[in-house]
Amino acid sequence: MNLKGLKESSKINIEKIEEFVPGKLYYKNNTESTNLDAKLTENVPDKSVFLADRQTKGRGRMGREWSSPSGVGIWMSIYLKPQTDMADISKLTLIAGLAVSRTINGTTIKWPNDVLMGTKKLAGILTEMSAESGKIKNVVVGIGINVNNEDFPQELQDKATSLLIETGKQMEREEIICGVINEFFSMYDKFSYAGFAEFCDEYTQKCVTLGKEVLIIKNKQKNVAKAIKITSQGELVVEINGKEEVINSSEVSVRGLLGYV
Ligand code: BTX
Repeated sequence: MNLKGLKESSKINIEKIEEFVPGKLYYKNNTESTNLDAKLTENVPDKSVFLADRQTKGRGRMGREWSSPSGVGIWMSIYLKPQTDMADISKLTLIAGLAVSRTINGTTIKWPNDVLMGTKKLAGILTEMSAESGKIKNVVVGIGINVNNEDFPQELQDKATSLLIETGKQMEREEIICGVINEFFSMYDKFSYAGFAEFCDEYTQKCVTLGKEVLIIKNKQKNVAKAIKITSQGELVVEINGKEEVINSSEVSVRGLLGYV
């Protein structure tokens, strides 16, 4: 993609951001989904970033939608060619959440992929992996952050928030993008040789899920449990009927947060 022709019309100052991207920066004013762009583009260098001002089909987990209007948010995807095991890939979601939380003061994390301010969702992470013959081809870590949104569609009003709503201040998206990219890549390098254990204490401190009553939804089955701790592998340990269980990926709602009452 030729960045030159795009700079004139871009609404985000991409020159500033390019310096922080080890691979290549791909920018579009409008796109369906930056995760989709990252997956469909050929010959992408490792550690590249796909960024858009607006997404028309922003995606959440399990086919859900991610509201991504123009001019107000950060919709970006980090493209990686990791040398790690497939089992490690889900931990990149936790690393990305931590990178966002390190960059934006006053945020907490709801395991595994939501960054909150107060009781509402400020940012979400969607990690997708492509593999062939049991080998990882690439991993795309999609990050959506609500920055200068003044409001949200009716159905999101009790769950979603933005930095503007929380602080009353407009923020420069570029500054946050550079911060998140910088934190993510420095953590990613460490993660590649030291694993998630390196970040477990920090994640635990930021994780609002712990100590709370949670609703685990797995294979359409619902169980109320108590969240106990995060393991060095990034899993959530919960107590169900007096027995500890390790959860690595499923829907976990936290009572009192994002609509679980
Ligand atoms: P998730 O499945 O955890 O959350 C999706 C849910 O969050 C939706 O069903 C809705 O209730 C709520 N929601 C939708 N839009 C927003 C919003 N803007 N702010 C807060 N809550 C919202 C979270 O999935 C993963 C989101 C990743 C988004 C990035 S953006 C760049 C990249 N490209 C792409 O298509 N997705 C990722």
